[in-house]
Order: sequence, then C-alpha cells, then structure tokens
Amino acid sequence: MHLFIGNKNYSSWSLRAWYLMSKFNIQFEETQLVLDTAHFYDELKKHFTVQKVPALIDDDLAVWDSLAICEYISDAYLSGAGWPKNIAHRAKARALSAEMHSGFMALRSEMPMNIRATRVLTLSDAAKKDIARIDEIFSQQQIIYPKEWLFGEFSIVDAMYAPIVLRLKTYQVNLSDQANRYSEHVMSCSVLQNWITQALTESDIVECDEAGTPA
Ligand SMILES: N[C@@H](CCC(=O)N[C@@H](CS)C(=O)NCC(=O)O)C(=O)O
Repeated sequence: MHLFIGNKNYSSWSLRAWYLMSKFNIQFEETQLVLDTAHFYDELKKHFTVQKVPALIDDDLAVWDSLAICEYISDAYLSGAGWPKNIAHRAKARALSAEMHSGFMALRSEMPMNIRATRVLTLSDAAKKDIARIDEIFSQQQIIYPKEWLFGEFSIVDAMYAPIVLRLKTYQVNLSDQANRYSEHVMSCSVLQNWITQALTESDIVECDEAGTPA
C-alpha cells in the first residue's frame, strides 16, 4: 500500500491520513511530493485523476481525499475500528469529522498549517467564531473523556482534528483550560511527534501558506 503526501510542514490533509495509518500501525510506503511543483502533479497524474494529496494506492485501488482514505483503512484493515465502537458515539464522531471536512473555512484559509513557524495574526470575526466552535468541541469531549482522545480511544475524528491543534499552536491561540487539555494530549502523542520532527527538517517554502508575522 502506498500513500502520497505533501510537505509535512504544510499539508494538513496529508497529516490526517498519515496519522491514522501510522497510529494504527498499518504498513505502508510513503512518497512525499513537494506542493506547488511540476513534479507533484506529474507524479500524481501517473496514478490519479485528481492531483491532490493525500492519495492512496492499494493494489489496483486508488483512493483520494483524506476522509475517504481514513474510511477505507477502517473498513479494509481495522474491521471498522477506525471509528468509536458505540453506535451513538460513532454517529457523533462522524458528524464532527464531516463538520471539519466541510467547514471551518475562515480558520483554514487564515491560519494555514505551518508547523515550524510561530506567528501572530489578526483574525476575522469568522475565524474567531470557528475557533470558539473548536474550543467547544474539545471542551465538551474533555468533560466526558478527561486527558483522552475525543471519544476515549484514538479514532478517525482525532486524525481529522490534529492539524487544527497544530494550527492553533503556530498562531498561539488561547483556548479554554478544558480544550487546552485535549491539545496537550494530542501534542504528547509520539506518532504525531514523529510527523513534527520530520516537518522540522523541511526547508521548502510554500508562499501561500505563509501567513502572519513572526511572533
Ligand atoms: N478534500 C481533499 C483536499 C486535499 C487537498 O486540497 N490537498 C492539498 C494539499 S494539503 C493539495 O493537494 N493541493 C494541491 C492542489 O490543490 O493543486 C482531502 O481531504 O484530501
């Protein structure tokens, strides 16, 4: 199985799929392609009709899109264990994942993932509203699962929200104590730290993902 990803410093979507697969000890080869280069599109064109990362090849199956890859891994390799066991929790985790996948537009456009940077930003009201909602999600789940993953055990929804934790760190966003506890739990994960360590070795600059001014 082969996962194509972008720059570890910038590619928030790549992190989701890579994190899920790595955290569940799924064996895969990884090809990293530098975003915004001709090589990126040339390589992806060989296998995929859509040239975006993450993208997965498993034998003759091609799967693109981070959430679709996570779903596929859960179905094909984890007997569904990518999601919480309890049906109600599973439904809520899916709703939260869909909320992330299709929403938080202001936060995502104003605060690109940029792991190696520490920045200050003036945020729009829409981005502040997105942050308030993130805080609410993290806090509510921390009340139920203190110092744990969103639904106790690690699941796809944690992979979906991990890039947000990193964005909030880059732009030094203050969260409530409860929400902060979830962020600390995520940051203490050795698998995520492996990604961060590799991101810190990168030197390519993607201009459109460089936001804010140095703190
Ligand atoms: N909905 C997709 C979005 C993937 C996406 O936009 N990836 C970015 C990198 S983080 C990309 O490949 N950009 C290249 C381009 O749009 O040309 C997913 O969740 O995987």
